[in-house]
Amino acid sequence: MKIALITGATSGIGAACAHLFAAQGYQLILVARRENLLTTEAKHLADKYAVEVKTLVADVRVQEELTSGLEALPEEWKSVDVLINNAGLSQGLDPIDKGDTGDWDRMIDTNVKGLLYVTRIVSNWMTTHKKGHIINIGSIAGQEVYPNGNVYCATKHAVDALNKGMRIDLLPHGIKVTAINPGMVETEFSKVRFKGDEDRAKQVYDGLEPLMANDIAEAIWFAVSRPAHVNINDMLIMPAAQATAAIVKRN
Ligand code: NDP
Ligand code: 8X3
Repeated sequence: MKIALITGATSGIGAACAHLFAAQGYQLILVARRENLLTTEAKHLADKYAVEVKTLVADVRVQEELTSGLEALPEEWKSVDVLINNAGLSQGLDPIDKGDTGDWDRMIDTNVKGLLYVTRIVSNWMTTHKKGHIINIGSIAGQEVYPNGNVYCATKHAVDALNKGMRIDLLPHGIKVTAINPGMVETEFSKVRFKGDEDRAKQVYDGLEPLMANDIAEAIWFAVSRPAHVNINDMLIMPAAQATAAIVKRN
């Protein structure tokens, strides 16, 4: 039985991955902050797919909480085959001279430092077991910079660099590392970016067909299910209606 650890599993891409990996028979370790959602989802997946699911209610920004929660897992659960570093968010869309420094902290602490804290522990388990595949969820924002995207784009450029660095450092241990870089995906992402402003969030997808979370989960599964000698270094996946981060075709 294989094990996948997915961060940010209560919504969007992470939740879609949890379903897809459970459907493929993986045991799951699901990490997120919203306990009710996490518990309900874990029970649903365990019942539907007859797989074991562990949950860890943790904020990836809080290193002590995260570390103690992961280290408390039973030893056999530390033999993780796939880590999906997915937990992440955008906060605000403001020019650099008007940005909220609290927003900047939340993005940097979650998208960069949180990803690192999880990777520090799980990559160490992987090197011990001499197997594993790390999937880092980057973004088109890690390949391009768009107006007012400044700090969010910086965090995703950092994920791109870390993805490359992980691949180099973990190569001697036979661990695969893949970046999945989506364009617009309709999830809770825009609602979180605009702090609950549903109207503003909806405008992001007005008049175009965005990607859905499952489109990204399927791309991740493609990367994970390649033969042992093949690694997908990175994948940039866009809606057909989006040419670049800032250029979209609306009806
Ligand atoms: P969602 O907002 O739908 O999901 C984000 C998930 O991350 C939630 O499960 C949330 O759970 C979790 N999360 C956020 N902060 C923390 C934290 N501090 N600790 C633990 N879990 C956390 O967004 P998406 O599914 O769209 O986003 C997933 C990833 O995809 C992110 O890294 C995002 O940057 C990236 N991405 C998204 C795109 C899009 O257009 N949607 C495009 C490109 C990349 P909870 O609140 O319960 O903790
Ligand atoms: C999310 C996509 O274009 O809003 O990473 O940055 S975008």
